[in-house]
Amino acid sequence: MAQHIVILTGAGVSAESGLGTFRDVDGIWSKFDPMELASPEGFARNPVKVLDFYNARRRNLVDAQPNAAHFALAKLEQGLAERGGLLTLVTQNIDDLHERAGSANVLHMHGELLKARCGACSAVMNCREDLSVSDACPGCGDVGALRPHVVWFGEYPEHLDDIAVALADADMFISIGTSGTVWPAAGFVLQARETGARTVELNLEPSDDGRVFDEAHYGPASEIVPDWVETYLT
Ligand code: BJW
Repeated sequence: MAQHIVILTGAGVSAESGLGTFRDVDGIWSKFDPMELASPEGFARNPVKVLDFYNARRRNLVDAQPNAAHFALAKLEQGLAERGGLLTLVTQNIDDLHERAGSANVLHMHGELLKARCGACSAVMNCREDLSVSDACPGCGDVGALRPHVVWFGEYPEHLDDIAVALADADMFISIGTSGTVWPAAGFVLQARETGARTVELNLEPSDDGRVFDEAHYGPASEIVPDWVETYLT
């Protein structure tokens, strides 16, 4: 049995919780321009529009619930720990559904929707309510500098050093519910392969990297993730 499993999750793992994916036919980027809503330049041009976009998604997240895939990954973390192993869960998702399902060791590489960050003093704070351009930072008092604590295009993802260490140590790498379009996350499977990890894809359909994986299972995450975890732990 593998000792250290690194898992990368994407929007597909939360799709059945009612949170939209980005690049599927009816995904978020089919309705909205990512460069307007998920770039520092877009925020500088129209902060009200960007804050409204994230305010709506935050309200949706507060009402959402983890699904069977999130719970299965929490069970896998516990099952591995009981066997002396380790699970590092890297997520591109800004939702907190892994944590609400019970996962403890989660690295949010694209940030967290339920946090805000001050563009003036860099303070990060919990944020469950709408953000407005008239809000003052509770740390430095600057008005209008608060933004969602998320990683936009052109910005440096979070936790990359910890992720690199985990990938170098991984016996197995599992990619779940991600199209493998966005870098540097898209390159993790290759990094893991280089150090000899077995690679597994669990997705609705083959991702851009589909052929690179040693093993693949396709279907809704709420079905294939619990099935895979059950098989692995028995
Ligand atoms: C299901 C399912 C179900 C559906 N069950 N599965 C040219 C070449 C290479 C790179 C670049 C380039 N030009 C620019 C770049 C860099 C850029 C990039 O990668 N762009 C590409 C689009 C080309 N990357 C960046 O800018 C990143 N920063 C960076 O590179 O810094 C410099 C650096 C360099 C080197 C090393 C380190 C740093 C930052 C990227 C930030 C991404 N931000 C977003 C928005 C975050 C906030 C928010 O949520 O609003 O992150 S964009 C969006 O995409 C979001 C996601 O986390 C991310 C990934 O999407 P994901 O999760 O894969 O979703 P989808 O929709 O694409 O796929 C869903 C999948 O689920 C599909 O496969 C479905 O089939 C499946 N599915 N239902 C199972 N029920």
